[in-house]
Amino acid sequence: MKWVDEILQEIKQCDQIKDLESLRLRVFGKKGLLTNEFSNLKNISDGDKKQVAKALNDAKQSIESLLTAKKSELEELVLNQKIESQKIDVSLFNSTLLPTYGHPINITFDRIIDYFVGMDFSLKYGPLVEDDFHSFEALNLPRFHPARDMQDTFYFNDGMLLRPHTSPVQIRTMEEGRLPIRIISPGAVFRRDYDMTHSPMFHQVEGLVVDKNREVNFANLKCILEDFLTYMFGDIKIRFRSSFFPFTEPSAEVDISCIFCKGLGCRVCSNTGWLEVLGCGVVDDNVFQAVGLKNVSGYAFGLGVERFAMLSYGVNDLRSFFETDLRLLEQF
Ligand code: 2U9
Repeated sequence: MKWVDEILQEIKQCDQIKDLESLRLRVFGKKGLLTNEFSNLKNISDGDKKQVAKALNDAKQSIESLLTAKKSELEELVLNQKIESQKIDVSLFNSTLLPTYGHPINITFDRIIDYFVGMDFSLKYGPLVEDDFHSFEALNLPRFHPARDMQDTFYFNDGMLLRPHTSPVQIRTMEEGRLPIRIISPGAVFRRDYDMTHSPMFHQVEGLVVDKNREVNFANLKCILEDFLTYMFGDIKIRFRSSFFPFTEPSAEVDISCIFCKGLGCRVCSNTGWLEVLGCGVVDDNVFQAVGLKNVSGYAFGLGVERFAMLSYGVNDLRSFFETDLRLLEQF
């Protein structure tokens, strides 16, 4: 059978899996060469039949094993080509790469953190899932304070909660008992709120300074916050308005002259000429008592990073920071 050698030769030279399949069909298909030969056996005389059948079976075996070997050789080749084509050289410079953008919240975080690190504050981070003591009890927030309400705070079934401010970090730092404390705690916080100026997840930076002998006072606080706000917003007026927070006494809210209308009155500042930017105060003695610190004093402040970013970049809907829309992000 001359065709057997020809087919074996063709299989050996084959370099495509699909051509190999065509060859297989040419031999073993319904009207394939070998299929026909086997059908013809019935026309062969009894004397020759045994010998021809043996020759056909030998041909079948050698073609089949060559097909199997060739198939795995070609599959391996395809796989290696695929691996080779997907190799990435991370050291290659690609001038067509798109530029990357800083997220406005990260840029704002970085500016705030840079200032306080420059003023010798350390960074402190803590868990996002917190307990009642570190979130409320130790902060002098009474049991029936509205902030503890299910309407405002995200609770888990076991009484744990998503921290509504970064203050638990300061409580945990004070519990360590080492003085002086000079920290800021940046991070995500969670409240049940959703509108143009509130999101259920947002970011805060809170600061805490504590030292012995009642050496830390409101004047220190006022001095650093005035310097910080000038660094953030440039040439502005600053005012401290008396306020109330359960964890500080005395407390103040801090306003800057409106950066959009220079204090003349506009839509953003509701015609007051002022924008509220942070809260602060002298740490209440009940807070020190809760963490077992005696004969110390301290100041604390807190700010919302999204509010700072909105004012810095003139963004009027806080939710747009979290929409991952490239048209917004490209602008930073
Ligand atoms: C401890 C003691 C005192 C942190 C403070 C504020 C005032 C404040 C708001 C700003 C905008 C929260 O994101 S916001 O809504 N924060 O007004 N935060 S004093 O006082 C502390 C914190 C921890 C142990």
